[in-house]
Amino acid sequence: MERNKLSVDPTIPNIYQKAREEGISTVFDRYEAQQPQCGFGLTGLCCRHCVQGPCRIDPFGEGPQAGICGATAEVITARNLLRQVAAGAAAHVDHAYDVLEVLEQIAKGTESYSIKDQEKLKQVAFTLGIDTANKTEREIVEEMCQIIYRDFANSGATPMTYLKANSPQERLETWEKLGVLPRNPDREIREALHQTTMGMDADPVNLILKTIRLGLVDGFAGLKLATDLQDIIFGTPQPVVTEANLGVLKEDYVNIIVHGHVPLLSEKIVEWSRKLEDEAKKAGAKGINLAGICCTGNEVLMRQGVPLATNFLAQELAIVTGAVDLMVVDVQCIMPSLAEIAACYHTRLVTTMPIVRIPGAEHVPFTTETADTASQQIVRMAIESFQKRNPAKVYIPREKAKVVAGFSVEAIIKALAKLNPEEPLKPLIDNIVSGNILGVVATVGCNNVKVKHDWFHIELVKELIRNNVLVVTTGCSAHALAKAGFMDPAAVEWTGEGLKAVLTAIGTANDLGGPLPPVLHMGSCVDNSRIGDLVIAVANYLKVSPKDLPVAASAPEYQHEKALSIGTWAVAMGIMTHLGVVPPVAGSPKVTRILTQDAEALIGGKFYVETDPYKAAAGIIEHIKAKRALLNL
Ligand code: XCC
Ligand code: SF4
Repeated sequence: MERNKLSVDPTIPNIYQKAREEGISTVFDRYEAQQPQCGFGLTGLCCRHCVQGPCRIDPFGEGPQAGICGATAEVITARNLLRQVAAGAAAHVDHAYDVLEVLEQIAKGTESYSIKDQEKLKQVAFTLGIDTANKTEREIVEEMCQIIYRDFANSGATPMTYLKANSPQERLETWEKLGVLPRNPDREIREALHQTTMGMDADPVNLILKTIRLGLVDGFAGLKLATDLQDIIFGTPQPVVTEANLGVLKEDYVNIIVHGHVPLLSEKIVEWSRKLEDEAKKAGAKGINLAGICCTGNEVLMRQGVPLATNFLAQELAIVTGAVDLMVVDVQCIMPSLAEIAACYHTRLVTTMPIVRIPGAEHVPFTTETADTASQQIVRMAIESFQKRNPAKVYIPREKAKVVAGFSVEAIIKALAKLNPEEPLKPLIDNIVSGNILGVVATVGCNNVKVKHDWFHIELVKELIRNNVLVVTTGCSAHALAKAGFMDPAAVEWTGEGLKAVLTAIGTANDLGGPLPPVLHMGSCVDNSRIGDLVIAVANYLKVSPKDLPVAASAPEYQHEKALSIGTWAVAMGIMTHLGVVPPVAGSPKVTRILTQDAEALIGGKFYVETDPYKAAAGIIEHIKAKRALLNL
C-alpha cells in the first residue's frame, strides 16, 4: 500500500516502510488482501444464525428476498445489529464486573488494592442511597457491593438500581414508556442472544427496541459502573501534563507498553515500574519508560500522566520500532498479529487474562491475588529483554506532542469553580447562551483501517473548534487528537474567537499560565460515562432533558462492537450520534430509517451517518444550531 496514504500521523510512513523492508505485514496490508470485501456482509444482509445458512438477501431486488427460514432483509439486519450491540455491552459489563470483584476484595481486606478516593466513594454511596454516617470505609464498600451485585441478580421487572440512581427522571419515563428499561444486565445479554436465534423475533421494531435496551445495559452496567469504581480504587483524574506519539519511546530506557483496557493491570505495572527503577539501572538502562496503547493507555494517562505511544491502528507499528522491550496486554482491541510481529524483534509479548491467550506470547496469569507478584515478574522480564535489544533494528520517530489531559467531570467543575464558586456550571452555560460556545461535541471511538488513520478525527475536530464548538473526547479518538496537538494549550489558536476567550478565561482563573486546550481529554471508552454525567449535570441545571441540549456525539472511525453499543446508549440518552463509517444495516432501508430518523421522535436521539468529515461537521453544526433555536438561543 502507498505508505503516505495510510495515515495522517507523521510517524507512520517511515515505520511502515521499515516494516515492509523487514518483511512484516501489518493491518494495512491485510486489509488490502481482503479486497473486495463482501457486499452482503457490508450491508448486513448475511445470516449465519443457523446451519441451514448462510443465507443472503439480494439488495438490488433481483435475487432472493428472504433467507431459507423466511427471514427478510429487515429481520436479518436488525438481528445482526442486536447481536453486535449485545457483544459490545458484554465486553463493558465484563470489564466493570472485574472491577466490582476487586472492590469486594478490598472490603474483605486484600492488600493488592485499596481505596484511593474517599470523596468519590462517598459520592457514589450517596447516589445509591447508602447512609455513610458512622460507617467505616469497609462497611460502606461492603454495602455498595451488595447493592450492585443485586443488579446482577434481580428478577422479574425490576430495572437496574445503578441505572435508576444515575438517570434523570425524564429519561427514565421515556425509557419506561418504550419498554426498554433493562433488568439484570447478564439476563438482558442472554435474552438478546436467545431472541436472535433461528425462529425467534421477526419484528424489526421489537429487535431495535431490544437493541436500545442493550445500549442502556452498556451505558450503566458497563461504562458508568466501570468508571465510578475505577475512580474509587485508583483516584478521580485531575489535570496532568504528558506527551503523545511514538516519539515518547526512549533509546536508553527499558520501554514497556501497556495495551488493553482494565486499569487493574496497568496501574500495577506503573507502580512496579517505579519501584524497580534501580534494577533497570543496574541492567544498564537509564530507567524504565512506560507508555500506553488503546484505552488502558488512557486510564494511566489520565491518572498517572503516563505518555501515550499510539492508538489502535498503529499498535503493530509500535513494535516495529524495535525499541519496545515488552508489551503487556489484558483484554480488548489486541490484534492477534502482535505475537508474530514481536517474534521478529527482541520484544516480549505478555498476555495476562484467561480469556485472551495468543499463541507465541508468554502468559503470566494476573488476578487480585497475583497482582503484585505478576507485575514484578513482568517488569523484570522487560528489564531482561532490554539487554537483548538490537540497536541495529531500532528506529524511534522524533514526533511527539504536548498533552494536557485529566479532565474528569470533577476536574472540569473544579476549574469552572474558580470563576464561580457557588454555581460552577453557570460560567459554562452563560458562555453557551451568549454563543461564545456554540455547543459541545464528544468525539469518541476507534480507528478503522477503512478510514485513513486519524484523518477523520482530526479534520472533523478542526472544523468544529473553528466554529466555536467545544470538543470533549475519549478512546482512540482522544489519542488521534492528542498526537495531532489538539491537547496542547497552544492549539487554542485553531479555535474561533468565542471559544478562545472562554478557554483563556478558565486557564487564567486557574493560574495555568495559559488557556485550557480546545479539546478536553475525558478518558477511556468506559469514561464516555463522564461525558454522560456532564450532559446530565448541564441538563439538570437548566431543568431540561439531555435531548434538548446543543450537543452531539461522533464516532468518526469506529470499528469495535463496543462502539456500536456505546453509540446506542448515547442515542438512548437523547443525543444525536454521528458515525463516520457506514454501519452494517444499510441493506434494510426500513432499519436504516428507524435508526437515522424515526428514533428521534421516540427517544430524542438518532444516528447520523456521514462519511465525509467536512459534511459531517456541517451536519453536526446544523443540528446544534437547531437545538439552540428550540431553546431560544
Ligand atoms: Fe479499541 Fe478502547 Fe475502539 Fe480504541 S476506541 S479501538 S474500542 S481501544 Ni475504545
Ligand atoms: Fe438462513 Fe434463517 Fe438460518 Fe439465518 S436463521 S441462516 S436466514 S435459515
